[in-house]
Amino acid sequence: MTGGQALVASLMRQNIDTIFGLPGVQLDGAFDALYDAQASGDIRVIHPRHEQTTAYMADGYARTTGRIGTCLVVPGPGLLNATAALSTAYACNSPVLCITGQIQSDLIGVGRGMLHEIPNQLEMVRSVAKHAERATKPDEIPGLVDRAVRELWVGRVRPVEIEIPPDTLFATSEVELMAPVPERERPSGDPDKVEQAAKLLGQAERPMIFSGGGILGSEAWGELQALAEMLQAPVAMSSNGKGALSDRHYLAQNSVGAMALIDNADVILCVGTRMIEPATYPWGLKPGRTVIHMDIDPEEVGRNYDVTVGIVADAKAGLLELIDRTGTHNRSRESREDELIGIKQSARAKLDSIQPQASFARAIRDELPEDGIFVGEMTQIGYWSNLGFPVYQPRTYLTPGYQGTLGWGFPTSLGVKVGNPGKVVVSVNGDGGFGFALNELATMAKHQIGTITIVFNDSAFGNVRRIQQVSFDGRTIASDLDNPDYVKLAEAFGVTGRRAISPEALQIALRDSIKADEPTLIEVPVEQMPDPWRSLNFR
Ligand SMILES: Cc1ncc(C[n+]2csc(CCOP(=O)(O)OP(=O)(O)O)c2C)c(N)n1
Ligand SMILES: [Mg+2]
Repeated sequence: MTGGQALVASLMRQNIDTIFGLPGVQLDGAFDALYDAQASGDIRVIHPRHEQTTAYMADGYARTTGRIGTCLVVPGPGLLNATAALSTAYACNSPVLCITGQIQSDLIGVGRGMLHEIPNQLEMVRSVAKHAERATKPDEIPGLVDRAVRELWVGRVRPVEIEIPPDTLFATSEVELMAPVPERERPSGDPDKVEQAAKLLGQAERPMIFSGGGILGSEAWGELQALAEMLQAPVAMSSNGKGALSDRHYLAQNSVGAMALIDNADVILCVGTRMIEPATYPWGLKPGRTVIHMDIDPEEVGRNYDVTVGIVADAKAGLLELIDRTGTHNRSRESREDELIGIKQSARAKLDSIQPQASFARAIRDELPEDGIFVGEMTQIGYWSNLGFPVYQPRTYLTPGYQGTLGWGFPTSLGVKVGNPGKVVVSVNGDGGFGFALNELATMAKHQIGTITIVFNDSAFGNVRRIQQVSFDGRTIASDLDNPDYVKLAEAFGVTGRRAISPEALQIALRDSIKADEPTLIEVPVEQMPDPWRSLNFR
């Protein structure tokens, strides 16, 4: 088979059936092989209008399905275009496989200036991928894919990259395909450490849990809930970990609730989280607290806080072991239901005082089905939602993590919908962030991706403008925006456009859009909004 065919067959062996790709001459051998795979119904190729979107879509698809999200881009500028998205997937521990072209194999490193040539492409991409490797013969390709997928799932999940030159994609040879990579290994941690942790937690009077995205990545939400109930421990979820425990549960707390609980907790368990909020925010952990930290990444354990017990474990396997061992040490505790419901209510009251963000976010929550997926952004409603948006199911709330990538939300939401065709997918955007990928309205229409994209239009990079007004004495610069008529813009692309001027109107527009189930943009004209963090004493 050709190298292109070896690539496609190897991907199919790994149960990859969806590829977000944008073609170009170095990838002709791969796309021509995909032609056959698409014709036979084995692989679906979705082509957005910019390489950033191939990787954003792969990330959205991956994080909401738990499957590998795959993108395919030309080398040099194509890969560079995808790197903001790869950096986001890296920050969010997302299983993204990025496949890239190269220049002709015998000219790599010569520096002649071939089409799309950049020096040290593999080195470049290693800053946003945990593993990057090249094959230059067709029979090396199954091993290349196998190692990439193994690397993807071993230890901390993060994007990986593989690259294949065009002559390799066209060359023919005998190729032996490989078996699918087995399920990931799940280390359950050093038994002595787990035992120490179990004793501390079992004997604690008022234990508390901080959980992060690691719970979602490892599908450990059932174990988290079981342990939390056993300990009557409130669970404070980071924004990237929202949904691990349903907000309907009295133990589930947001960061505002956590602020009220942290000082009175006697033993704190942190799982699958960098501990950024409890360890580095002014309201967080003072030195010397009893902290157990469980994470799959040994470098993460204790990085941000000197922990009492550090456990390197997969969250699911580690929590299961912890549940087992805590049983024998566990004291009996009264239910904390009344107290914790009170904490939730007072957190809610504080959050609801931030307007109009709270009303807009609640309008969305009220219409979004229980399993509907909310994709955030670096915008006012997004910031509020990271703190206050109630989430009821795992993998239904997405953020760009510590990368804070403006422009991430809309293109990511398209990949979410491709992976979850039966679910309602809503993305919230500012006018600034939405502009980064508004060409993808064409992708929505072309591939009939029925997401609902809300654009909060304040004619500004609003967050920047507010900082300039408040902290720089009104010296606003480079933060005002002139925007198109968004309803007309949507319609020009063949996407349904609506406008809603209040939270109530947004709720009605959402209801109509969910019923219509079609590619939709809703513009919401807004005024400048207040800073949510200042009013909460959050920073
Ligand atoms: C890739 C990237 N570029 C720049 C920024 C800096 N930044 C953060 S918020 C923001 C303004 C966002 O404006 P908009 O999307 O309209 O949201 P608003 O604050 O107005 O709701 C900017 C420029 C960023 N976070 N990421
Ligand atoms: Mg704005």
